[in-house]
Amino acid sequence: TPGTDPLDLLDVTGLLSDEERQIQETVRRFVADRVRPHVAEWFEAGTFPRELAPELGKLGLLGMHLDGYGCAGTSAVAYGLACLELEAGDSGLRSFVSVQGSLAMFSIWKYGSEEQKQEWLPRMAAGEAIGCFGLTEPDFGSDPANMRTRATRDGGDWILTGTKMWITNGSIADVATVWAQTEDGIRGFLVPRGTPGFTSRTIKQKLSLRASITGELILDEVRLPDSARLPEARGLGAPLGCLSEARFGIIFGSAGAARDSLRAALDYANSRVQFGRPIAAFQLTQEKLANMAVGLNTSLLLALHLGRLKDAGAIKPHQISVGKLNNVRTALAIARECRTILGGSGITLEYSPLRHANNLESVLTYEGTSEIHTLVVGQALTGHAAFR
Ligand code: TGC
Ligand code: FAD
Repeated sequence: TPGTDPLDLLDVTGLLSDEERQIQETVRRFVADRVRPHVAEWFEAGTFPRELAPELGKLGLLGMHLDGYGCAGTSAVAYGLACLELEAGDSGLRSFVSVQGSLAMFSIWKYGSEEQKQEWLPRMAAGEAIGCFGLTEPDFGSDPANMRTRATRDGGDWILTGTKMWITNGSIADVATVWAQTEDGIRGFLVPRGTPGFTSRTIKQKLSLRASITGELILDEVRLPDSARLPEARGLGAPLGCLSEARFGIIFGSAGAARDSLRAALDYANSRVQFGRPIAAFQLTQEKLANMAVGLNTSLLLALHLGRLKDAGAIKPHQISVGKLNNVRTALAIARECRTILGGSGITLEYSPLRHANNLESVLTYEGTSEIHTLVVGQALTGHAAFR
């Protein structure tokens, strides 16, 4: 209910439409029922439960802000609010939805042929087919322009060779959007699982984003017809255009991880008694809580502002960088500070803040590191690109 959440100090909820609030509430309930009871087990086991995919599809969360082909076609703000609630559960869950909808599906929706859209989008929207997005390579992360993966012509076909690293859903995906260098610059290709020469491996021993599958894609002379190329994708701007979509979702999502951490710390501070008083009654604890609530609420306002800009078709890449930079680093600082309030209890999976903090280490790095987003903002301010 609007106005009743003590963490919503500025009543950001009051700025939402009824429909936006309903969507947010639906996702919040889904996370409470289907995610919270199990997320610690998934995190500990290092798995993402694939069976959630059709449930996410049924809720309309996959490719949620895209039109047609079985997608829900909601506003950007509604999509952001869904990301917020999912990431309040776990960043791994939001990652799954980001990669499926904003990277894999968006690449097909924006740059694909009609046949590619018909073949993949309805099944991906339903969660029956899983996608991934292969841009990063072992030797090229922040600098994808210099990628080594090559696609060369052989008659009417293409031959792809290269390795993609750190790919969310990489080893469980039914189809991979793979970016490769060609004679004419960077192009995108759809590589279905099972194509000869295409294999994947799951990356183990992660300390972060454990409730998410991260893989490596190996392409060893993979032969593809020209119909597997995304016809409208030309140059590095094409994958970067997809990143803008996913980065937008993270601006909201990271605020969800922060909110969930703060809720856990606030509840704990009110019930934990030391020196004969709840620790919430000590000034040092209140200073932490107040600073964190200010950080969270400014993040929420920033997210909503950027969402309204996106819905108006007016958002610019450097504004997305402002949002991702601010909201992820704020969320990470909040999650860590919340852990201190929990004391020793904060170091197990019984409480969420340290799990969120560990996850947010990945979120700080993927979709453009905080340093890269700093330089994007620096470029917007000065006109000088300081990347190279
Ligand atoms: P630069 O010369 O600046 O740009 C090349 C072309 O791209 C255009 N462009 C964009 N287009 C759309 N959206 C954006 N955000 C764009 N940024 C740039 C630009 O206008 C240019 O177009 P044109 O027509 O002139 O060619 O390229 P650069 O090589 O100097 O690189 C710039 C830089 C460093 C900002 C870029 O390379 C970058 O963003 N690097 C970070 C890489 C990154 O974010 N990788 C993420 C991989 S995917 C992932 O992490 C998924 S995790 C998801 C999950 O699990 O949730
Ligand atoms: P590097 O680029 O080697 O950077 C190392 C350090 O150097 C960073 O601090 C960086 O900021 C700094 N640095 C680099 N260049 C500069 C510069 N010019 N100025 C100042 N500092 C600089 N990628 C995909 O394509 N698809 C996915 O689905 C995907 N999922 C991921 C999931 C997880 C869990 C993780 C951890 C990563 C994922 N990534 C994915 C990869 C992610 O996008 C990259 O890790 C990220 O872009 C950084 O690249 P890198 O790890 O190679 O680090």
